[in-house]
Amino acid sequence: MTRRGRFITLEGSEGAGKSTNMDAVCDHLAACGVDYYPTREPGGTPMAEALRNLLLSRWEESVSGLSELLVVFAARAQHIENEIIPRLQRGQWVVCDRFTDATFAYQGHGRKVPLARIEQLETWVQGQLQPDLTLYLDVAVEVAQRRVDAREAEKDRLELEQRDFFTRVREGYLQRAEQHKRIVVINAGQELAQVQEDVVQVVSRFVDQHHKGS
Ligand code: T5A
Repeated sequence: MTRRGRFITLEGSEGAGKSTNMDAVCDHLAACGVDYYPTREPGGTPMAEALRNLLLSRWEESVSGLSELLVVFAARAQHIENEIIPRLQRGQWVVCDRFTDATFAYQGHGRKVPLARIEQLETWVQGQLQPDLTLYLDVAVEVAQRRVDAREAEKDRLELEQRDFFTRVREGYLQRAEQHKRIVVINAGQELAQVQEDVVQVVSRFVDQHHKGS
């Protein structure tokens, strides 16, 4: 696949501030004159959004980690083929709220699905596609949970998980960050203004390196 655009992802647990900081990333790209497309996972196409609803709905039966894994990758296959790759090939940048690092963190570490299975699906569904830059918003589990609890919206199925699940998710993300240079860890426990400043600094450096030649 020849692609000219860049692929940026945001990651973090519930309440880490991905949605809030996604806006800061997009505003900065716009100010730099980068043609970008904001999207999210699971989701990003009509069918993938329907799969997202399936994943996050509460069910009267238990949902296995393997079922979650397959739903997430079904949605991802749709998103990659119909949106991400065509846009990158046209030279557009894609900014995605969560991608496969979330699968390793939630289904791998959270649900304890063997990481080798996730790697197999990753290769099958994504081929060579990987983010060029990932901002991982890291925050203590208790802080993130306080933020989620303060919202009025009803909790989805995953937000109802217990603290040890989110502790494993965070450990999974931190392990990924140690293994992959593209992942930059941002301290998301700071004041929002400082988090946004840190985020913009990283994105700004990346734009300087990649925009002129893209
Ligand atoms: N999932 C996803 C999987 O299990 N496997 C996968 O492969 C993928 C891709 C998706 C769910 O799907 C799961 C993970 C998730 O459970 P989602 O909507 O992407 O759901 O993720 P959520 O984490 O649920 O999104 P949230 O909206 O809950 O969290 P955000 O976006 O991280 O947080 P945000 O920006 O909405 O902020 C939360 C609150 O905190 C405040 C904000 O104002 C807001 O009120 N806040 C701060 N307050 C103080 N200081 C700061 N620094 C703050 N930053 C934000």
